[in-house]
Parts: sequence; structure tokens; C-alpha cells
Amino acid sequence: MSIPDGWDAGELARAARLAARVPAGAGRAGAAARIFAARAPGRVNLIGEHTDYSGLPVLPVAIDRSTIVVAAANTTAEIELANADPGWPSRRFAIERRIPPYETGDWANYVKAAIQGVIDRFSAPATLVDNLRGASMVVDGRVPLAAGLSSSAALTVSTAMAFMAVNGLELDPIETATMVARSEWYVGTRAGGMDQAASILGRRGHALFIEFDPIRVRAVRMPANAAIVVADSREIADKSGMVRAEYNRRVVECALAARILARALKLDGVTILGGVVRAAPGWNAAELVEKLAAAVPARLGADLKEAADILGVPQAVLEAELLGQGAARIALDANRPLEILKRARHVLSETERVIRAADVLEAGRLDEMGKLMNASHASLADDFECSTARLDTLVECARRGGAFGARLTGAGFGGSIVALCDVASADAVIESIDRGYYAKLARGAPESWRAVLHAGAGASVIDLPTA
Ligand code: NG1
Repeated sequence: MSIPDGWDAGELARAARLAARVPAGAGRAGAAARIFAARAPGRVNLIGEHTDYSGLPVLPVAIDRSTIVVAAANTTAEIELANADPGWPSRRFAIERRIPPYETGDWANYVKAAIQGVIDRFSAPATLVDNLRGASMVVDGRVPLAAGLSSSAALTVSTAMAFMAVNGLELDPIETATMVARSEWYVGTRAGGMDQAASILGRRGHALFIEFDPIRVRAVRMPANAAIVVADSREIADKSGMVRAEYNRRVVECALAARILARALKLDGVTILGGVVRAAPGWNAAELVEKLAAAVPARLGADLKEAADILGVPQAVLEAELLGQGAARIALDANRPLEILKRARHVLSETERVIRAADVLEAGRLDEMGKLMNASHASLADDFECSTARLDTLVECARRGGAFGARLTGAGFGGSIVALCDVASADAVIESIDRGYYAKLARGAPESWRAVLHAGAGASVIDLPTA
């Protein structure tokens, strides 16, 4: 079989090995005698952090590490799921209108999130859910976990694409990205759609300037002399615990800032900062922050009472709108005030940086790009308060090693940093990180913790030859 676009020989070989594990019978008979393989890459975000859930742009690259899901129709209405890594237990669950999640932290919840996304996208108003074919699926994830590289998006995207293929459902890449954008809401994180969009829309050798509402992408060629170094702090950004609570708190803070600013500017119906920006042509971050400062104290109580008064809506209504309902409701620690001004200042100034970054990167001005990345890190540390001492140290080491710039990447609170450097100085940057950071960790295998990553192709699904 020749190598399909977007795949490499190693991935194709992995897919063939996984296909051999699809239970005999599944996908081997009748009209559904096909085995599909979907590959979806992780991503690293160059700049535009904590902007996606405000509907504001980001500039990630899809990376050359992927998750592969091989799938074949089975004769049940169930998903039968195995993982190439024996550390992840097999699972089986029914396809139904509302798929109940496993316990928090179960890996298969990401698979359930993807299947639920397909059901939601295709079953209303018809009753497609009753006609969906079950599938036997085998997963092989090679995107490092909990390292800020979006292993979760790689899993949800590859699952959704494999499951759609089994069922003969088709969407173009933008529609697919829109469908899976909210998939992580299923696991309780109110994430924006950056990770999934980057995984789907990736292009070899290019960064992606992605805008939201609706999703649009402009591919920005990576200069030939640019290298992307990613280093994992080994400080686990645990997405099912504290980090999720901090993340969701930021989502609420940004949404409040947006509503208050929209009210001050008399923009009806605007609920996210992206809506404010789109309705205020010629906007600039400093002016909008000033307007916000005139309309609201820097901090507001977490019970949302003061916020409700400012907005002139009943407290209960505001709570329902911002925190959601039922099991997925966001629980705010009532003893900590919500930071309104600082968070808005980060998101709005970051948006200016992202827009500029797409242009300077395209023009090959790596030193300017590096400065924007450094400014992004400072803003994330000071105003968004999502850096840690360890991430700050890593960023310093990368800069000392000669990087044009470096910053935390992903949600922060641990996880990884990204540095941009000249291809010729990548080794020196890595050496500086090894010496200044990893050598001081008690035990270490730095080879697997930092790497030069390349901008790779976006997700795709192929038909595998059946035996
Ligand atoms: P990470 O921490 O890489 O999973 C998270 C969100 C993104 C985005 C970034 C911050 C998830 C799954 N993804 O990325 O949508 O908001 O934080 O820019 O939570």
C-alpha cells in the first residue's frame, strides 16, 4: 500500500499492527467489510493562550506525534475498545442518546466524549442513534500525556473520525473541528476549540492562525531556519483535579469581564470577549481594559452577587448561565474573589500579540516572534496567574540557551514550555534546559522530556486493506 497523504511509514505500520487486533468477525463480513484507521496529531501552541474559550485567535502547530485509532463495524450497538498500551484497560459501552461517563479520570471518557459528539451532531432531529453501527476500536496513542501537547484532542479527534468512517458519515475538516470543539466539556473542562482544530487543520511545515465563531484557519509557513523546542516540566497539570477547577474559574472570570464590558459599551447579547472585539472595530487592548476598569472593581465576589447587580440580572440567572447545570456545573471556591481586570488584560493583550505573531512569523522575523512569546509568558504569569516557579525556570533556561523566546504552553499550572530558536541553536537550548533544569530533578531521563518538534499534517482517515 502506498503511503497516504499526511501519514508516514511508521504510522502506517502501527495501523496495520492494530488492525490485526480487531476481533475476527468485526468488519470482515457483508457491506461493512472494511477496516478504517484514523490518525490525529497532538499540537503545541506557539502563542494565543487562554484565548480560545473567549472566541479569540490562537497560533498553534499540529505536531509530528499522533494517536491512531483503528476501527471496524461490529454487529452490536456497542463500542468495544482496546488500547495498545496494556496499562489502559479495555472497555465496552452502549451507543445511546446520552452516554453516561465512566468515573472521573477514566481514559475511555475521551472516547465516549467523541462518540457523544458524533451522536449530537448527526442525530437531531432524526433518530440516527438507533441506526448507528457499533464498532470495535483499538487505540495507540503516541502523544506524550499530561505534557501540554493535547494527547486528549488527538484521542477524541481520531476516535470521532474513525467512528464516522465506520458509519459512512462525512464532514469537511472545518465541520469536524466544530463538532469536536466542545468534546472536552464531556469530561468537565470548559475548553475552547483550539486543540481539536489544530489537530484537524494541521499542515506540514506550517503554523495555524485559527479564529473561532465560526472556525477559520490561515496556514502560516514556518521559516526554514525555525526550530520548535518543547520541554516538559514534569509538574503534572492534572486535568481532572485542581487544574480543571483553576481552568474553569478562568473561563468564568473571562465571561464576566466580557459581559460587563459589553454592557458598558452597550453591545447587546455579547457574552464573550471575542464578541466585544468583533463589535468594536479599531479596538485596542489598553482602551478596552480602561473601559472595563471604569465599569467594575478589579475583583468580584465568587458568589456572583455583585456581578449580578452590576449586570442588572438576577443572581440565579447569572449563576445558571456562567456555571452551567447538573453534574457538569462549575463549582467555584467561594472564599476566593474572581479576578476580572487582570484576566481581561491578559486575554485582550494576548489577542494583539497573536495577530501580530502570525505576521512576523510569516515574514521570518523570529526575534520579534520571540519577544511576543516572552511577553505572552509574562502576561500569563502576572495577569493570568497560571505559571509556576518550575515553568518560569524552564523558560529562563531556554532563553539563556539562545532561544528567541519561550513561554508556557497549554493551560499552564504545570505541563510544558515551548521555545522558538534557530535550527542551529536547538542543541544549545536543549543543553541549557538539561543543565539548568533537568539535572536538578531528583531522577531523570531528559531524552524523553524535551524534543524538537516539527509542524505536521492534520488528522485523516484511511481504509486499510482487509485480510
Ligand atoms: P491544554 O492544557 O494543552 O490541554 C487547554 C485547553 C485549550 C486552551 C488552553 C489554554 C483543554 C483540553 N484544552 O489546553 O482549549 O484553552 O488550555 O490556551 O482543556
